[in-house]
This record gives sequence, C-alpha cells and structure tokens, in this order.
Amino acid sequence: MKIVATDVVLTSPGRNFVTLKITTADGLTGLGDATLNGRELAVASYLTEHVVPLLIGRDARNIEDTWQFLYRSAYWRRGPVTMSAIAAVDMALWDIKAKAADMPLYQLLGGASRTGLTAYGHASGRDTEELFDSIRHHLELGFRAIRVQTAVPGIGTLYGVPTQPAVPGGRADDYEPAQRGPLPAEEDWDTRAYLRHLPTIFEAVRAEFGPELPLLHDGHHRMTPIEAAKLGKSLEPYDLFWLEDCTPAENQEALRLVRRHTTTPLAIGEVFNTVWDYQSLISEQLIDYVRSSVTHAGGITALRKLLDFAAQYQIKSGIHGPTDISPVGMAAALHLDLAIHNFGIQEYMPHSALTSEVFRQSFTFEDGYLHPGEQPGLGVDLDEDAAAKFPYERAYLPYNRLNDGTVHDW
Ligand code: CS2
Ligand code: MG
Repeated sequence: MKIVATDVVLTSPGRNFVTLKITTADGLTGLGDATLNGRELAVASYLTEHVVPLLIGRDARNIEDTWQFLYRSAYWRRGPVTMSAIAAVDMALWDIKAKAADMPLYQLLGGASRTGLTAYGHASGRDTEELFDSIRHHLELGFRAIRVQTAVPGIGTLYGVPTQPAVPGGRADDYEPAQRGPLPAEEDWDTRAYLRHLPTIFEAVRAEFGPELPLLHDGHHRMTPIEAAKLGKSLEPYDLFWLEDCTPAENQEALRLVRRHTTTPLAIGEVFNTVWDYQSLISEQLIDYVRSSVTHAGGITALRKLLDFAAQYQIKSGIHGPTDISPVGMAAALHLDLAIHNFGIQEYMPHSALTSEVFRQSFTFEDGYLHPGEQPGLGVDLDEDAAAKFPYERAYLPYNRLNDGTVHDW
C-alpha cells in the first residue's frame, strides 16, 4: 500500500484550514488536519517542503514507524509547527487504514467504550442577561455542559466575549478570535477586575440554572500562580467542572502552587504539543483534564499514548475542539474519545455552514452527545472544488495589553 501522492490543501471557508490528503497506489485517500490558527502557512510549508518528499513511496500501513521517523529524523523536536505537520500525516494514515479495513476508525482503536460523548458548548455575554440567554440557547441545542465566559467591567475587549458576531447576522455569542487583517487586534486585560467580577457571575448563573449543570471556565493563561489559586478558591462554592489554562502553559511547576490551594478541578494543554509538556503535571497529579487537540499534539498515535499515561493517574481527556480545529481534526478527536476509557468531556463549537460545505462530516450531535458516525475511516470527505473557491486569507489571533500599555498573555 504505497503512498503515491500527497496534496496540501489550503482553504478559507469563513476561516483558514490546512488539510493534508494522502493517496495510495490502491486509490485509497486519507485526510489529516494541520491547521495552526494564525500560523497556517508555516505548517503548510513544513509539510510541502520537508515532509511530502519523505512520504512518496512509503508503506501507508506503517503508522507507528512513520510517526517515529518523522519525529526523530528531523532532529529538531517538538513545537506546534512540527507536531501539527506530524499529526496531519498520522491522521491521514489512520484514515486510510480504517478505510482499508472498512471500519470507522474507533473500531480499530479498540471499539466503543460508551454510546455517546458529552460535549460542552461556549456561552458568553456582554451582560448577565445576554449570558443567560446564551446559556439557554445552548441548553436548547442539547448541550449538557456549558463553558461560561463573560464581559468584565473595566475591561474593554476580552477573550471569549465577542463585540460582534463572527458571522454577519449571527448570534452575539458566536465567537471566533482570529481576525483576517494585516495586523493582530489588540484586546485588554486587568487581572484584579477579572478576579473580583468572575465569582459574582458564577453565583448568578448557579442561582438561575441550579446546582446540577456542569459549568466550565477558561482563564486563557493570563494569571500568575497565586492569582490562579485565589480564583480557584473563590470559585469553589460554584462547583466548576473545570478551570482551564489558569496560568501560562510554559511553567508546569506553577500548577503545584495552584493545586495546593484549591479543589477546583484544573484543565490545561491546548497549546502543548507532546507528552513532555505534561510530564510532571500528570505524574504528580497536578491536573484533572488533558486539553490537547489531536491536531496540535502529534496525531492519534501520540495523543492515545499521552491519554493512556494520564489514565494511570485518574486524569481524563478534555480534547480541544474550537472552530480552528478542522472537521478532520474534530473527527479524529471523536474516534479517540469513543475508544479510550478515560474520556472526560469534548469541547464542541459547531463549524459554520460554509465550512461544512467544504468538509462533509459523518459525525452527529444529538441530545447533547457527539458520535463520530459509522462511515469507514475518519468519516470526513473534502470537497476540493468547494475548497478551491475559498482562498487562504492572512489572519491573526488577538493579543492583550494592560491599561498602562504593557503586552500581556492573551
Ligand atoms: C480556546 C480557543 O477553545 C478554547 O478553549 O482557548 O478558543 C483558543 O483561543 C483558540 O483555539 C486559539 O486558536
Ligand atoms: Mg482554551
């Protein structure tokens, strides 16, 4: 089953995606997601210039060997660009293997460990009324767990709270941070204002929606360890499902201090790309959920091993699933989620109608549960003619400045 062709497809149906398509001599094709939000062309070029020449003529069946070869032969290890490129190859090869076996991928990964995947949706609002409306909207869509982000008095523009809908005419809580344009947008940050305000919002949400609904929150890497500890402690009465990315991801040791002070469950890792980023977080049980995506953490092969390692420490999955993970990366996550034992929850931000025209998906969302579907392989087909209608457009993620003008973690 030799690899005879590869294509790196760049398309922008509302937002940018990078997709690798691998074709074998038998005519099978596999898809892999290589989208790195705001840095798409770096991965596309890594694939085209450095990886594609290594793939032609290789046996598509040897997934583990290909992973090890790409990881070790580069000499320069890790990093989001390298690991997204390896992930795309890995996903495409699993897609091919499962199609050859005529099975949905989760069957090859060991079969289903559950009937559906609990998903959380993103609610947000510029005030309490808008936030409540957004929570109700997500409950109507079937979500059984809700991430709550909110505007904060004193902070102008803030992650997770749109000033306008991502799609013209869309809902105000439809949030897409990356913006097309020549320069990144500037947003604001004030930790003290945020720490004062957030507990009042969770108090109001609990009072309105009761004690049962699992609630999540994303701190987006903006606090120092002691600030994060204070926040975790102040949110304890509201029984969060998790507090995500409370401190910058680079320093694993920061989580020790946070952990010592709060029983609020902690999730981290959407910007991590290998198991090494989690080494002490997992072995010292400093976190409760692994947030990596299949796309940014080296693919199914690597994330499966990482989650097996986490399972030994009762740490569960919470795979990253914003709209900058393409439907291909999302499908890979769902197959993995269904097969592993230590599934926790899946983030789900539905893609736009335009994106779904380009990527035809077999996964379903019913009654709050995601399922990857029964189509052989990953279950995603790329309509290349539709993709060609939406050329890449440069886009940047925003960044933060404090009131005095200092650049801050976004
Ligand atoms: C995020 C993302 O989904 C999340 O939890 O933190 O919105 C993140 O900001 C984007 O993936 C960045 O590309
Ligand atoms: Mg996040």
